[in-house]
Amino acid sequence: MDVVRMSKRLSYVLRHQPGSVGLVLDDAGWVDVDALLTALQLTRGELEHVVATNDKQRFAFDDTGTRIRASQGHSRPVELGYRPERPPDVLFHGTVDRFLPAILAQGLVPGRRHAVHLSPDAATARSVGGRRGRAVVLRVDAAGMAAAGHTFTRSANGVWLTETVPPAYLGVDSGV
Ligand code: HQG
Repeated sequence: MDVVRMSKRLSYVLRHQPGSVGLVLDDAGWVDVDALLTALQLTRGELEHVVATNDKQRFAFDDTGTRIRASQGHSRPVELGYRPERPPDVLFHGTVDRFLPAILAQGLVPGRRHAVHLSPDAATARSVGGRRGRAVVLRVDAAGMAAAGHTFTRSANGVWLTETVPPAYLGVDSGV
């Protein structure tokens, strides 16, 4: 089994198109593990290996081990149920040059995902942006946003999520 390919397949099914293999996500994004194993023709051991070795820890079993979900990144309307948390004073977002004019005018918007994804450090943001070209790292004044009433949650795999980031809280990070 190619674990990277299987991780991509799991991301597709658990974040975006569960119906492509006849599955339905519940409101919090969970699917039954046995149903997933049957749908993807995987053994439990193979699935556990993909989950355990995943570079970004994208997937999580529930406490009973009978359900699994993607920890973030959905385009389906899921309610992940993470508790709002006080964010670090500064968070980071990695993007590319060509999106900057729109981002600085409108702020960060979730696009087809259910939330804006923010990174706890500039290096992580740089690699997120680098998926699309030469990365540009934006600094987000998370303390200012929190003071103004914006809520933040942190996914099980450490990605900070918020609904939108207005332009007033954004700066281009030249320090890295
Ligand atoms: C941009 C990966 C124009 C935004 C990563 C980004 C992450 C705007 C793109 C996770 C905009 C959305 C998410 C605006 C935002 N105008 N462009 N107003 N606001 N954008 O993929 O944050 O490997 O949905 O900068 O590590 O890049 O999949 O979000 O470039 O955690 O697990 O619109 O995906 O994780 O792209 O990445 P995405 P993202 P995985």
